[in-house]
Amino acid sequence: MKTKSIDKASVEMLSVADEQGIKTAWDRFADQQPQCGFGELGPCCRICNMGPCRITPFDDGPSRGVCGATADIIVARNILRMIAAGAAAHSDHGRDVVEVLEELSVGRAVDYGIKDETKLKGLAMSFGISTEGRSLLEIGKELADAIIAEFGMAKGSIQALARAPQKRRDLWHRLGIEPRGIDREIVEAMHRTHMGVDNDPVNLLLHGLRVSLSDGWGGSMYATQLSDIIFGTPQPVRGECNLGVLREDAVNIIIHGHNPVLAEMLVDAAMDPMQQDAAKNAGATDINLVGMCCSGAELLMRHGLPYAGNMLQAELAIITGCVDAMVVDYQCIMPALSELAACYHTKFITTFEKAKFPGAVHIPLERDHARETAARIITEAVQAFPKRNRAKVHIPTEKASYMAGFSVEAIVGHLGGTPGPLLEAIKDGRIRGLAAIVGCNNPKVKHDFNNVNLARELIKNDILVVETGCVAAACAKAGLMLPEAAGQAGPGLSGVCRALGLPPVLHMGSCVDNTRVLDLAAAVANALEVDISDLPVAAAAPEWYSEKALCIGVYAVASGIFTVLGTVPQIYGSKAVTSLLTDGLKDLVGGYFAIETDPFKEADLIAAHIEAKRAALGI
Ligand code: SF4
Ligand code: MSK
Repeated sequence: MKTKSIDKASVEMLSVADEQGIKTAWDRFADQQPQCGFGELGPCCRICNMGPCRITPFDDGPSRGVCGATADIIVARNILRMIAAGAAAHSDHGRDVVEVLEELSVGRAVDYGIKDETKLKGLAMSFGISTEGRSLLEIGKELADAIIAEFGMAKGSIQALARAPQKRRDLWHRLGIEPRGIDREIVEAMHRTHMGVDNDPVNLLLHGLRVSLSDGWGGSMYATQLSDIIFGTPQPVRGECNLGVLREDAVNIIIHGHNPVLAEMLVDAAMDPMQQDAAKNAGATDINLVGMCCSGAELLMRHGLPYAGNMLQAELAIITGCVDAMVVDYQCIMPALSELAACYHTKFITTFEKAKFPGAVHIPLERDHARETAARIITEAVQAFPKRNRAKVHIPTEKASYMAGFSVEAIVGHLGGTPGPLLEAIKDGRIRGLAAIVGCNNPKVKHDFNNVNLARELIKNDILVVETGCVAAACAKAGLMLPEAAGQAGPGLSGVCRALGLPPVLHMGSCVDNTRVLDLAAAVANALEVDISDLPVAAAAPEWYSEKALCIGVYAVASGIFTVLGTVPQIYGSKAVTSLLTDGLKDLVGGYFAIETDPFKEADLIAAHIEAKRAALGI
């Protein structure tokens, strides 16, 4: 089991799974070996019904599909479709949040409100919406309408691009990759990849950059901004994480997925004294609402709610036998979970029409009655509690403390209200640069190994690390997200962290919140009057699996950030695509990819990149 994860709680639960004869993602991954070589290299196409077709990289098979597509065309089309799917997922999440703002502004969705007035007014003003003498709801309505229009906008480019440095925007304009509308770029990606449309690999990939920008500076940006407006901009907060946060004496409810629009209602409903009394009547001491994956990250960022673990721990949580309900919204929720829940007393509850699972209890989130929906869900969990098979309960004791809540505003607040101290530390070399580590878990990699080791190596090199999503969970479990972890950093970074009370690895939120990293990079670039690509900044996705993570990597690169992928994308079957992504993009947009599966070598690549950028800036 120790070969599967570095996390003690996960190793313990994998043994329990084994004893109970339960298969997990790790076993199913083993069952898939050897994985299809054509799929791994990428030149496999099933876009039309003349296929499926596959191209061998050697001279012992067909070199073209039935339509004549080469490996370069097939790989480029496949990658573009992956980017489009990632952008669609993030942006549709964003749209759900925008719709809440629109509905609450017209007196519907009454259980929601506006928590960050300053951010609402600031965003509205960036759209040219007047705020003088107007109510928050009037402003909110006009802002929501303006953002909704940007999803399908026919002309111009999306407003949030204005957050990027002018040099970067000029470059996007020159290259013709400014997104014209979020949905539009995704639709066009699907059109271009239909048989017989765009057959130029470079042209296809350039559109990939455009689609990704519509996510990073569009759909995801609006998801983050509007979540802050409605639920509050995160501020530093402490909490506990890992499977040890589950409790034998409490009704345990896990919220898993991505969108805070349901999760926030559950927080509210779980605190209701009537629900707490119901839990006591059922024999529990109280209700223990716990987050997982990115819905969990949203809750820990804003409330310091206990966090059960990252994506690959979802099955392990159910196997503890003490999860009374696993409530899901969407994205990164393995289909295996509903069947697994049925082996226990666990209620597996789906809440969005667009994300149903056979065997689940479906309680749709009705935004006009959101609090009521949340109450129904809590009741289901409370009713499940007495049905627990106590003989089967096994909760690991492992849990760690963390500090999260580092929105850009919180970081600046921690610095005394100005980014000056951070800039000074970068300029004088106490902090060599910034690295964003993002993305997922993937059973191709020992769980959390790459994520944690890359962070450790970077902070040793005096590189300040910022993180989101499942990587952040890995580092929180490893104790790196505490000011006390400053001792693990190099002398420069540890001095800064000690002086400011900052952890050397900062939690910036969920996967859509990588936009906070874009905002931070843009703020530093603007302060230094350079482009993002000039900064001593890099990114990495050491254990990525999802199309969303790929899209994040692409928008980081398109924004000028060197990005290391720690699991191999399905591109090696095309020399043209591989060469463009890992080299050619450097001349076009300043950012480019490296592919490196060893976290220690990843750290070397990032440190070398950061030093080269410092030298070029003369700092
Ligand atoms: Fe084969 Fe071309 Fe159809 Fe792809 S689009 S399945 S390569 S015929
Ligand atoms: S949940 S996209 S596994 S980070 Fe955002 Fe985690 Fe990756 Fe999903």
